[in-house]
Amino acid sequence: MSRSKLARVAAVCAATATMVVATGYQAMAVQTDDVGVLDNKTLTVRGGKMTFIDDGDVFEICDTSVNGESVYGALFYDSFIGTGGYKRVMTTEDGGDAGCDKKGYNIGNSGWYIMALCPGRYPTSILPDGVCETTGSFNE
Ligand SMILES: [Ca+2]
Ligand SMILES: [Ca+2]
Ligand SMILES: [Ca+2]
Repeated sequence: MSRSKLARVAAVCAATATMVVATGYQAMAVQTDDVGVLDNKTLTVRGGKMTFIDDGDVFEICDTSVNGESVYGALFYDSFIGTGGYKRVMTTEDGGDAGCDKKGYNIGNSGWYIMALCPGRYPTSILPDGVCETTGSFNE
């Protein structure tokens, strides 16, 4: 973790203390991901995996099984101001071709992001459904 990132972590912690008072829901989302501090995150589902690479904000998705279906990832974003809840802002997929696919998406400091991964179809919701996997909420 870089020095500048540590400074941001401190800022997030301070903001978190305020949010805990504001609403229990936001406090819970923050705790889920270690006060919003990003490290790399990996989701694994049937036949594939997806990793958020913090350095450069790159999403890598890998179909790991020759099973006739691709794996599909998505990024959801809630600005807490304009989006009216979590909205899908990015999708990516990988099929049976060799290697993984990579896609960049700039993760910012305002609002929160959730990464989701499904086998066979694009994620349409941040809610767990027993087939898809989702991260906790996070940001830069
Ligand atoms: Ca496959
Ligand atoms: Ca592939
Ligand atoms: Ca960023």
